[in-house]
Amino acid sequence: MELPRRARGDELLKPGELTGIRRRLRQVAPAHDLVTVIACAFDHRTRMLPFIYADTHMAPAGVRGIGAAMVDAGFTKTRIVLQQWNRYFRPSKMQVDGRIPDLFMVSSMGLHSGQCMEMIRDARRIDAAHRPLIIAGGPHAVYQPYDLFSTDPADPNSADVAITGEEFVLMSLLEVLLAMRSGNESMRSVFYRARDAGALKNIPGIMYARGKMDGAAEELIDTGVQRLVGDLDELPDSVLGYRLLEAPSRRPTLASQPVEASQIRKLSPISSIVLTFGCKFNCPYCPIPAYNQRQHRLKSAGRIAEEMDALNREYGLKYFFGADDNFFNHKARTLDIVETLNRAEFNGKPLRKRIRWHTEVTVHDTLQMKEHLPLIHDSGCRALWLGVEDMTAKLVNKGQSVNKTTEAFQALRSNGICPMPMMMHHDTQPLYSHGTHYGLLNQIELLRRAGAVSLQVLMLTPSAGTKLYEGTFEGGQVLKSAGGRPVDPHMYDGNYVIASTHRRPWKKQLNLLAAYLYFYNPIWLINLLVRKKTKVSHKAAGMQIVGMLGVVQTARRTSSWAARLMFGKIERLAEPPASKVATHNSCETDRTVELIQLSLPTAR
Ligand code: B12
Ligand code: SF4
Repeated sequence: MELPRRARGDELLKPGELTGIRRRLRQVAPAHDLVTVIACAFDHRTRMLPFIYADTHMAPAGVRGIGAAMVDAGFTKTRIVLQQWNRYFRPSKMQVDGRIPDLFMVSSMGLHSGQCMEMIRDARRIDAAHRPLIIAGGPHAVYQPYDLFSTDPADPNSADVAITGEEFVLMSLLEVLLAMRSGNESMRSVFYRARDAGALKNIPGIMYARGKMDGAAEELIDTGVQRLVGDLDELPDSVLGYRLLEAPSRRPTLASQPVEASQIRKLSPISSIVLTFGCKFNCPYCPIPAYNQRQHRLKSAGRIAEEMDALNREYGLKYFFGADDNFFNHKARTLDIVETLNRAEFNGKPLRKRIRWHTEVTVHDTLQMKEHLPLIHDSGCRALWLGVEDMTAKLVNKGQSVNKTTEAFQALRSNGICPMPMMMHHDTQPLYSHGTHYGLLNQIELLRRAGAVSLQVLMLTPSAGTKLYEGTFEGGQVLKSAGGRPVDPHMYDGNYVIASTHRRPWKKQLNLLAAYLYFYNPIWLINLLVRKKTKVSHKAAGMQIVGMLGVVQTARRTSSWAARLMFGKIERLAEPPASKVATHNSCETDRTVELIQLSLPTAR
């Protein structure tokens, strides 16, 4: 099921609301001196194609955004720990400035939720008197917040609260809690007092449990879908988040200082950056349009240029990856951004000469932008990831076709922009088809000829928050286990065949490997090296080397699953995951929260 839509006209915060709450918190922050640790959950078993380099060389924007919001609000004692870099980190041993944190936040995607719950379990080992308030957030909390609460009295491992939204929701929760906090009361204690007083139920975008403080959840309260910030210029400065990162280490504890600014470029050479959010298409396997309440949200072109310049100056960051769903979604807005990036100069130095940027777009919109591709290249764009899915549009039709995809790829390539296709393999698609373009290898060959530089092929996998999600389970497609190995959350990454009614699902698993081997191989590498040089051929050759190393890793991780699918007994799930206890929606017309906000100092 998609996230429900808020009432029309009420999807977005009022202009200035996020700026206002940031200012109000800044006024009260000095009186509270909070210490916060924000952890990013990461399951290292997910390290394989097609994300093999980006997954650990791009400090995620989500935790950086939350960290930046804390610092911007005056809570400077904040540290961000990435499990990508600190896999032995133990929350039970964390201290910042010699103090156990007041707040422990953990961010997770669905596939990393096993690690997320382990971190929560470990944080709960801190004795109750000093235990931080545990706040879970990120995509898993957005789509499946109930999963962060245990209903098992024998193992009551739960977050105290799940935030199903963005910065504003966290700020709203903090505002309520700090207004009720007496003296040095622990944040956890004030949270439970606020809960019992009914002070939380009017903050859209959170879920918490009813029940004893450390016991299993007896029922869940869902305060509804968040209001989104529409003007992304209201977000705190992204420069702030990098300063909070914990340096990579094999220790369970935290270092006395965060990573040196001079090291950031080496550790996280690609900077993910929020430019726009939202997409006008409506693919049934994608949660993005509903998450964004069918809105297109963006930063102003000037702010984007300033942020890139600041990140470049402060940390030497040169390569940016837009966290866009479809950067070309709106032609005029896109042109405004690229024209500004083209013109921008800081201290007499043109920005476009210092930066290279990359992001995600669609084939349809690339063709709409065809005549502007030289300008887009000149503004620093060097690669675009395109959701091709199935070139014949039999899986989903978002305006792509063999001819259109080829045209878009050739146009990008001839303008010095690497086309990076993202494909989706599914039950009805054969590995190879005679005389048609339907087969997976047929399409890869077409993409290669059209100039594809890299390749992503994932198996169609149910994604929470989509129209197809529940039906895939109810239709008996989703596997529970194969050959005695249960399907764990980390296997929902599209690299494992875990949803299929194909008679021989192992074939699908091997098809994914065959596709990568067909694209990334020594013959093709030599071909690229000896062929006539073009603006991007050296990049394509480089990608071949990364891809070949990735194929080995992918085969190592997924081949035993193929064997289980081939020889083992396959068990299937009959229904989608869901909350095991009743979930109640809180009433949104309660005035309590408003009164608490008004008792804080007013905006300057
Ligand atoms: C960039 C990106 C990647 C990069 C990640 C690189 C990196 N290290 O950052 C790469 C290419 C590697 C990648 C890979 C994958 N990705 Co990806 N990716 C994205 C993308 C496009 C942008 C992420 C981003 O930076 N967003 C901007 C930040 C600011 O938003 P955010 O992370 O959501 O954080 C905000 C809120 O969630 C919240 N929040 C986040 N954490 C916390 C914590 C607390 C305590 C609180 C209070 C709030 C909070 O506040 C944040 C600020 O607003 C998103 C889609 C999107 N537009 O968000 C998908 C997305 C995150 N990816 C997704 C998926 C599924 C994957 C893959 C499994 C591939 C696939 N099958 O699609 C792999 C997994 C690889 C791996 N091993 O982890 C899904 C996750 C869905 C889910 N339910 O978990 C998303 C949401 C896309 C989608 N389908 O909707 N991805
Ligand atoms: S085009 Fe991409 S972002 Fe847009 S709805 Fe489809 S899959 Fe999602």
